[in-house]
Amino acid sequence: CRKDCIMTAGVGRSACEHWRLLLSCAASTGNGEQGKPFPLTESDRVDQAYRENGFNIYVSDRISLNRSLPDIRHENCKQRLYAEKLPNTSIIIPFHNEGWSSLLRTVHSVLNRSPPQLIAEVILVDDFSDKEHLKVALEEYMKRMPKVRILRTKKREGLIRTRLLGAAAAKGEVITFLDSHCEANVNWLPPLLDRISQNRKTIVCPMIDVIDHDNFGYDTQAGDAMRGAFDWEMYYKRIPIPAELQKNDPSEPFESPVMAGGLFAVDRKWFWELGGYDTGLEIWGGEQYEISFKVWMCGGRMEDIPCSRVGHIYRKYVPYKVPGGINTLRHSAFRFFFTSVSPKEFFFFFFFSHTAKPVL
Ligand code: UD2
Ligand code: MN
Repeated sequence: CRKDCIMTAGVGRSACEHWRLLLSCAASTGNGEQGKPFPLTESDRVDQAYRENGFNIYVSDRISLNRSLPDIRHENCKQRLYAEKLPNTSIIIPFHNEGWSSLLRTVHSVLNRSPPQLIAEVILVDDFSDKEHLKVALEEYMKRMPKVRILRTKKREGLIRTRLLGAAAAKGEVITFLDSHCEANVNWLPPLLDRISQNRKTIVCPMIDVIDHDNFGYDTQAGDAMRGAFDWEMYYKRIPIPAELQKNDPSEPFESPVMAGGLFAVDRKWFWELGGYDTGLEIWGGEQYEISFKVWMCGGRMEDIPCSRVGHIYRKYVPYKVPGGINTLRHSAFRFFFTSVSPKEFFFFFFFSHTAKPVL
C-alpha cells in the first residue's frame, strides 16, 4: 500500500494526499475491500444478524477493520490546497450498544486516514450500554491506541447528552462528532478543519456516503448536489441545491440550512458560545435543527464539504429501546420549536431552507 505524500506547493497551503494509506491499495482484496459489497448468501440474511444493530453484524464481522475504500471524491479535490497549519480536533463518538466491529472500524478508519498531528484524541462515550463486549474487552483493546479515551454515562442519557459529556471533556481546538458506525474516507479531515481555520464560526459537515446495511458496499448517496432541509413534520430531507446557488466547481464548499445531525466539526469554543445542545433533548432527534438554527441566528454559517467524505451505516430499523416510547422522539424533535425558536424565526428558516440565499 502506498503511504506517499504528493505535495503541491502553494503559499502556506498544501495538497497532501499522504493519508491515502489503506485506501487506494489496489493490492487489498478480500471481503468488503475497496468498499465492495460482501457476497451474501441466503443464510447470511437471517433476521438475527440485524436484530441487535439494525444492520448485518455478521457481515461487518467478516470485513477487515482496516478495509480499503473507493476514492469517490470529485477529481478537483486532489488539486485543492489546505492551510499547512490547521487546528487539531477531538473526535467524539457516542455509542449505545454498538456492534464490536462497526465501532472499531469507525475508530480505525479515523486513525488510519487522518494526519496524526490533527487528532488531539478520540473520545468514545458509552451511553450506558449493557453489552459485554463494550466493557472490559473494549478497554483492553483501546490500550493499544493511546489517543483513545472511553467515557461512560451513569444512566441512559440519549445521544444528545452523551455527546455533551464528550464535548465537555474534549481538549482539541475543534470538536468533530461522528456516529459509532462510520468509515472516514480519504483525506476527510483537512478540508473540514481548513474551513474552520478560515472562519471559526463555520460548522462543517462531510458528505455522508452510504454503507449498505446488508452487504456493507460503500457508495455515494443519490446525487451530491443536494443539501439539507426539512418538511412541515420536521422530517429531515435532502433537496436539490437551487441552480442559481450551484457552484461552477462541484468540489467547492456550499452553504446548508440544516445539517443531517451526526457528522460535523465545530470550533470547540464556538460550540459552547452557542450554548452546546439543549440538555432537555431526549434520546434521539431534533438536535440537528437546534444547532443549525442557532449557528445561523448567531452570525455563524454552516457548510457541506464535498471533498470530505464519511460513510455511515443507515440502519434497517432502530434496534434500541427508547425509554418513554415514541412520544419522547416527538417531544425532542419539537422541543426547540417551543422553547427557543419563535414562530417568526421558524417561518424564516422554513422559507430559507427551501428557497432563499443566506442573507443573514
Ligand atoms: C441521525 C444522525 C444521528 C443523530 C440522529 C438524531 C447521521 C448520519 N446520523 O440518525 O447522528 O443526529 O439522526 O437526530 O446524521 N446513541 C446514543 N444513545 C442513544 C441512542 C443513540 O449514544 O440513546 C448513539 C448511537 O450509538 C449513534 C448516535 O448516537 O452513534 C446516533 O444514533 P443513530 O445512529 O441511531 O442515529 P441515526 O444514524 O439513525
Ligand atoms: Mn447512525
